[in-house]
Amino acid sequence: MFKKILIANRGEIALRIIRTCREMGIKTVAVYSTADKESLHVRFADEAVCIGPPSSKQSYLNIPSIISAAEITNADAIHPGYGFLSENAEFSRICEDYGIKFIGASAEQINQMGDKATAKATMIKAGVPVIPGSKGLLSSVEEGIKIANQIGYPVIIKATAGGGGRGMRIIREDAEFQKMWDDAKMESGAAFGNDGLYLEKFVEEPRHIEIQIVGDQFGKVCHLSERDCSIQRRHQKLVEETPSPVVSPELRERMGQAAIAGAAAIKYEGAGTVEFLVDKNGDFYFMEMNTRIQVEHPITEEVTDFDLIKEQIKVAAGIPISGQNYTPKMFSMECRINAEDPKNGFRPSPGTITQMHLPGGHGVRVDSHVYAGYTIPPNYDSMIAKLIVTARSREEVIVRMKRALQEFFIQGVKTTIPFHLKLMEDEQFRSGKFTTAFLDTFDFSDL
Ligand code: MV4
Repeated sequence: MFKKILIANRGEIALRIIRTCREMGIKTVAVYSTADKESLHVRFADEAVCIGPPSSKQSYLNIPSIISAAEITNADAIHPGYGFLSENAEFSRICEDYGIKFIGASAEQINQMGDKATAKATMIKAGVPVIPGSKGLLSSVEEGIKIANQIGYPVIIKATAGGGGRGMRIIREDAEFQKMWDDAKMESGAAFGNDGLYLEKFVEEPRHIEIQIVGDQFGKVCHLSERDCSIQRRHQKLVEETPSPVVSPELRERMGQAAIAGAAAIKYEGAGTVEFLVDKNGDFYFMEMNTRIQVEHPITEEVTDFDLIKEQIKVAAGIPISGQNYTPKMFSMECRINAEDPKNGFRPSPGTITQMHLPGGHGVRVDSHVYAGYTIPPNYDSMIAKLIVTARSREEVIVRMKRALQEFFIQGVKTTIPFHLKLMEDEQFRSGKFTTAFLDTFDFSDL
């Protein structure tokens, strides 16, 4: 087992990883930018190394600084958390070259799933259902129009280097194609340095459902059921829940087996997530695979009683998984508490938290790095806490979530708490019958 893990991240996830390391008897090294000097991850780790100025590029994305920090502290592994370097193939490779275990996917696996057109081809080979569309990248507008007419409009063109919504365009007729093509190429070239595009049938008003998987170094992959991430605004998830109100035991088994087949096809090692769209007929299609721990992993932990960070560390150390798939018995939901003003387009609201009270009680978990007196820097994402609630039914979860939100006080900055309170009262949300388009028509003005 590792003796010392360096955490190449900040905020709640850095703290989350430190907690598990402490329980496992593993020493921890925090790295921090000058903006995070007063952060809890710095105080709770056994050692801390400053790696640069506030900008992410010069600190949490600064590979030479982070490798140096690992070398001088004698860390034998690096946990990248989510975001930052967690899906950076070059970083995974460099860690390997330096003899430091990267707790995550190999460079090859990151590359295989990071290029979305390649990932789709891999999934087709593994027998996983994918959305009908182009075979690989589009070579011209003419080819795109031809395929669009074969499968029928609407279609969507996506950046092969993208994910999470950037570089995508929906096209509803031939006449729009050229302009959408030009826009998507421009946007993806600028954002990713790769302007390759592929095309799919556009699935109208789907649900976004993802399967949590864990693979070990011996080729074994198991699934820990799904998370429903349909409550999103502009590709930012706000609420996630498990199990999904639209996933039957039979559908769970089929999606679980598809996710396992896809991951096993690349001998996937570690914790990963296979994302699917589920359409109105209940048919599911592979969308992308994330080769990292995700923000919303705690809801899966709550219902399965697995510590997913511990599982990541164990498989990275070469310990085999037990290999049991999971059948849900409990219900869990996460509300993302962001320092944003939901009344004003979710505009970031950095600043100092003057007063704060965290909720607690039965079935309530808060993953957060903030405290009264903490100043939220403007340099990073605005998520300041995850409120995770677990109970025996979806109805009980919603009642408990509302109670916990009512106990949650944060003064000094605007937060998404008023939005979540309103959502918990919303009839359509409570019914479980909604799609990824739900928040497009939500009234945020009266929060
Ligand atoms: C789609 C789609 C409909 N049809 N692909 C959004 C993020 C990126 N991962 C892919 N996305 C979508 N891809 C096809 N063929 C609809 C979306 C989409 C979406 C997906 C999941 C959750 C929220 C969404 C909001 C808008 C669009």
